[in-house]
Amino acid sequence: MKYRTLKPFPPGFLWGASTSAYQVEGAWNEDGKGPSVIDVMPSHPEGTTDFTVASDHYHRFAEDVALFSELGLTAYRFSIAWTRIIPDGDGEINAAGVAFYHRLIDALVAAGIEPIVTMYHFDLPAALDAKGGWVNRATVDAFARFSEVLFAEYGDKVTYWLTINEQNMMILYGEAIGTIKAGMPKSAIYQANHHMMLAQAKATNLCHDLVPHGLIGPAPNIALCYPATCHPEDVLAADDFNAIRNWLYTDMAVLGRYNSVAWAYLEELGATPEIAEGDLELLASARPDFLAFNYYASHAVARPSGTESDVAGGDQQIAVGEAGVYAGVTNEYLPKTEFGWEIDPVGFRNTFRALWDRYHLPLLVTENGLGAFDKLEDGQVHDGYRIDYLRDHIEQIQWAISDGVDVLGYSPWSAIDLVSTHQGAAKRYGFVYVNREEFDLLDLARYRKDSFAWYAKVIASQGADLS
Ligand code: BGP
Repeated sequence: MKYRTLKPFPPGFLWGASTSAYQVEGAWNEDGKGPSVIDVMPSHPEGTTDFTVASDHYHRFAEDVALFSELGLTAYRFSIAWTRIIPDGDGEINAAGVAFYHRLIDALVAAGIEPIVTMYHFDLPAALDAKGGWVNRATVDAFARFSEVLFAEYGDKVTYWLTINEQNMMILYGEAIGTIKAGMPKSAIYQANHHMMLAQAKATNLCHDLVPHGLIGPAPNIALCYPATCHPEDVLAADDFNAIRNWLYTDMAVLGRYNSVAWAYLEELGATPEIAEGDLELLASARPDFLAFNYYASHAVARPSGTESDVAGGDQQIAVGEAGVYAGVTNEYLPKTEFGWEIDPVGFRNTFRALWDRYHLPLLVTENGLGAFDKLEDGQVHDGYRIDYLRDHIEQIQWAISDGVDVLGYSPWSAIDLVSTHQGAAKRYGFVYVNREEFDLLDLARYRKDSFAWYAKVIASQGADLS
């Protein structure tokens, strides 16, 4: 439906940008930080760097916050590295790590930028991983304790909390992301999933108990799945994949129960988790204040052809297929990025509508953006392709608002260039260019891209000027 008059962005709309600790900070072993699973990853995809220096934000955060302030951000989403706060995950608290995030948060608040804190973004402490990671139920309590430390330290300065980033991607594409080891059985993976859901529920309840003004929600990657055709079995496959990829996570987080189609899928796999006494009550008791989500593109799937393997394959935005369940297909109506991810701004509006209809909770966009091989020439980066991507998506937020969806804010990926989850430093997303190459760190100097000036204008005009 096209409206003649689009509703404006509401007052107080959060104009943000996002990063995550391990992708931007560097300083992986400084000031008492313990190693995370990302730091001890045995190998990185060929031709890509590790995360040891990343964008050196740990040492340059003050300069970076000054740039965010110049950009006009009213919010900044970042994650706290569990291993800076509690180096082995469940032992001593590291005062130097705690102090770093105080400095960062204080700098943001002083600049009038609302901090949005992700408590856990892929970087599980390696010491917990050695004890079984999320498959080990003890990790639930370790996370709950970590969350209590965060609420006690930063609760008076931070209102917006995100529990777990892209739990669904860690479960479905954990091998591409580096959070799950090859060959791990599905039963163990979905036991880990159950434990993450318990951890999230505990943290949600603790936030409500300990941070009077705190607002907390999950941050899954939500991509609406379209049927490849109107063949009823394609529609069924899309419905199945929506349940397995999206609703399993959001139904649990928001409604406090397992999605029945996803549960049936787990039964079929022989991968239903062990549920201990009290688990279901805990899960039902935790209610988020908002639903955050990361959106890059929609998916399209067909009924399985019989040639799919029983491992999902692909990455966050490329669904390959799974035997007996669905076959990922290319959506012929959509262009692709240089990295093969489809571009579907209207799918953004479709996704807003689906989430709003299902839950009627305020929605916060915590990632959306375009990865590209940007080029620095004479101190400039002409990333008009990124401006086009962001403009087209921001327009669709306004359509969604006009549809009646309650949207709290937009925090695209990424505030500044950082190292991609699995495709190296040359895949860039930032408004600010970081002068390094894949392996050569150069001088790590910061340069404003064309998208920087454009987004500054969008924010200054409250989204009225997208030109
Ligand atoms: C999301 C992750 C981010 C970020 C982003 C872009 O899945 O939450 O950490 O990396 O995707 O993905 P990539 O880096 O693979 O291009």
